[in-house]
Formats: sequence, C-alpha cells, structure tokens
Amino acid sequence: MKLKTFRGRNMADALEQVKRQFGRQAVILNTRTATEGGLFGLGAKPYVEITAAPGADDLLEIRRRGIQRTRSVETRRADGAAKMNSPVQRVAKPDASAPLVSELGELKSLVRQLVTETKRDNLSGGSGALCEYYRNLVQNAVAEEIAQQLVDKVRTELTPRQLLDARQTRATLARAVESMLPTAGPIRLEDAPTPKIIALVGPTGVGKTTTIAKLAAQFCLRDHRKVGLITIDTYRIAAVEQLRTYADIIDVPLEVVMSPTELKDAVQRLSDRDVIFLDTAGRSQRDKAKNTELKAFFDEVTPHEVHLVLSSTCSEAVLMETVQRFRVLGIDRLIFTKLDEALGFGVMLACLRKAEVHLSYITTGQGVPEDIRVGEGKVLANLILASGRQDASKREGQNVASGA
Ligand SMILES: Nc1nc2c(ncn2[C@@H]2O[C@H](COP(=O)(O)OP(=O)(O)O)[C@@H](O)[C@H]2O)c(=O)[nH]1
Ligand SMILES: [Mg+2]
Repeated sequence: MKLKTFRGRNMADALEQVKRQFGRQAVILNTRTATEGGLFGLGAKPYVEITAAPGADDLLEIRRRGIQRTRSVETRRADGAAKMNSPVQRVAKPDASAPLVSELGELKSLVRQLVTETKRDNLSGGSGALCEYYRNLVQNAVAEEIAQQLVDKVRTELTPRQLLDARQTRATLARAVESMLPTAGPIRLEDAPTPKIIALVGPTGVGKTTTIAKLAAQFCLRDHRKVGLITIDTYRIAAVEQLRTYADIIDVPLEVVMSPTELKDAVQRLSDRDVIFLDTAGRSQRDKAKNTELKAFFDEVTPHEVHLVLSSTCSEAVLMETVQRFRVLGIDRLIFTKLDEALGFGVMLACLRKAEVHLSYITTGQGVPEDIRVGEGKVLANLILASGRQDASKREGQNVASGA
C-alpha cells in the first residue's frame, strides 16, 4: 500500500491535495498540525499534514491485475554496511488471497507504527503542536515535571479541535507559563516614605553594582527622581571605584560606609533623596558568617526592599542554595542577570516557584543603563517557550522591539 504525506495551509487545502492524488476513496491515516518559521511563535506559519493511502478503488484495481511484487529485504552486515539481498519474486495466486494476506501484513505494521507514535505523543504532551512545545520547554531547561504540568493544563483547557490550532495552543501555553511566574513589577517609590531604601545582595560577580548603576540611571535620568547611593562593599577597593565612576557620570551622591553606625549616618545625610540604592559586598553563597555580618548593617537601617541578585547562567541547584543562604537577610525580590549568557530560561521558572519570591528585574547585557527591564511574566514566558537555543540577547531584543 502506498502511503503519502500531504502538506497544506489548512485542513481543507491538505484534503484537496489528498483527493486530487488518491481520489474520494482515499484513506486518511493520520493528521498533524504544526508551525514553521517565526520567532517566539510570532510570524510562525501553521500547516496541516495528512498521511493518506489510496482508497478501496485502488486496492481493488491492484487485486484485479494480480500482484507481481518485487521486494527488497535489506539486512545489515556486522560492519554496518547495508547489503541488498536478492529480490524475492512472488507471483500472486489467481484467487487473489495472497495480496490480501500481504495487505493485512502491511496494515499490521502500520497499526504497530501508529501505536508507537501515540505512546510517544502521550508521554510528551499529546497533539503535534503541544508535543513540539513540550520539547522546546525541556530544551529550555524547564524540568520535565513542570513541562508535563503545563501541557496537561493546556489539554484540559482546550478542546481536541482547538488543540489543532497551533496559534491558540501556543497562546494558551504561554498564559499557563505566565501564571506560574510570580512577578512583582518595578520598584515603586509611592508605597513607602522617602527615601526608600533598596538593597541589592547576592554572590560575587553576579552584577549587583552594574544593576544598581542601571537602576540609578533610570530613576535619575528618565524619571527625574532624587537618587542616592551607598556602598558597604569595602572588601575590594576596585569595587568602590566602580560605583564611584557610575555615581560621577549619573551625577548622584555616593556614600562609602564601613560599619552599621556609619550606614545610619549616611542614610541621614541622604534624607532628601527619593530613593537610596544600597550596594553590598559580593559574598559567596556559602559564606554564612559574612551574611550574618551584613545582617547587622540591615538591622541598623532596615531596607524597605532587599533584592537578591542571581545569575541566570547558574544551575537550579546553585540558585536554590544561594536563595537559602541569603534568606537570613529577608529577601523580598529576585533579580536575574546575564540572560544574554543563559543557556536555558527554565531554571528561572523553577527557582521563582521554589523560592516563592517575586521577580523584579531581568538584565540582558553589560550596557548601562539600557540592558535592564522589568521582569514581566509575558516576556519570560516567551523566552521559556522559544524554540531552539538561539542567542538570548537577540531574542530579548525581539521582545523589546515587539513591545511584548
Ligand atoms: N553579560 C552580562 N554581563 C553582566 C550583566 N550584568 C553585569 N555583568 C557583568 O558582570 C561582571 C560583574 O558585575 P558586577 O556588577 O561588578 O558584579 P557584583 O560583584 O555582583 O557587583 C561585570 O563585568 C559586568 O559588566 C548582564 O546582564 N550580562
Ligand atoms: Mg559589586
């Protein structure tokens, strides 16, 4: 039996092709809806694929003529090279029972193939489009059990007919991912007495100082708010100089403090500011003693918000260990940096869910002040659903450009 796959813009188009080639008696064996091209599903073109066989008319015709089939049986040598056996000539008996047996054998193998494909689909999400999105999620470092939960949610929300619509399936999946992401929105100055004190904490080198420079520049230059900076990063001279350079460029006051009492005095001196960003020394997530020391500073001047800065290039295990170590400081928000260097965005989803802390910002490069944006669920969901592992900064750029 000849099987053929037809691809069309939609179901009607693909069916028309089947009818044209195999006639009205064609037997439809499988249909599949998928998409091709586009980024984040934007601009992706859906198509429908139908696998069909010639209909009963063709089979009767084959039987009427009697079959003179030549079959090639391919076997493999031990060295892996393919070897073609001599063709086996088989002449059909005049009563046509041989072709029937042969058709039956082929039907059996076809059913076996369909059963295997169905099993595989069930494991990874069901319909063609969902199955593909499941693979994207897992490739983007989303834990298999979360990916399964997400596709299950989509399957309960949509009817089988709606699941054939790739666009609708993707939009529903994106909403499901978004609903799993706890986000806090940007820093708001209206909900606390001024100056609002925002502390950034986190391991060494994750991008705390750079992120403070980005935030300070945005609040000062874009929002015209009075910004002050304090650093208690006294462990590395270079680190203070780094922040001083940014403070000079943005033209905001910087205070360097060595003790909790000095911190209190510095906040007093900056009491005319709308917002004070507090930079802290990079501490290893394993260095519990230093976190306790930092807590003494925070006990003296309780920050209104403590944002834990995490690098999105880290594994879920490292991120969760960091969250646990810094909990002693009272974490209110998470900031994910270096999305431009991340290999998969799924770890952020797992970390936000497990830590039960809301996301405030994401950063996407070393550029000050432009490479920062509010961590919106929609943006993250698009990144998490994106297919393949393309360059993250390009994907992020796409989102910014599209206003997503
Ligand atoms: N690629 C990339 N690099 C970043 C990002 N944010 C910060 N960095 C770089 O990471 C390095 C450490 O940053 P820094 O702010 O000094 O980290 P800190 O020790 O936590 O204060 C610097 O070279 C920054 O330019 C980001 O979003 N993407
Ligand atoms: Mg620093």
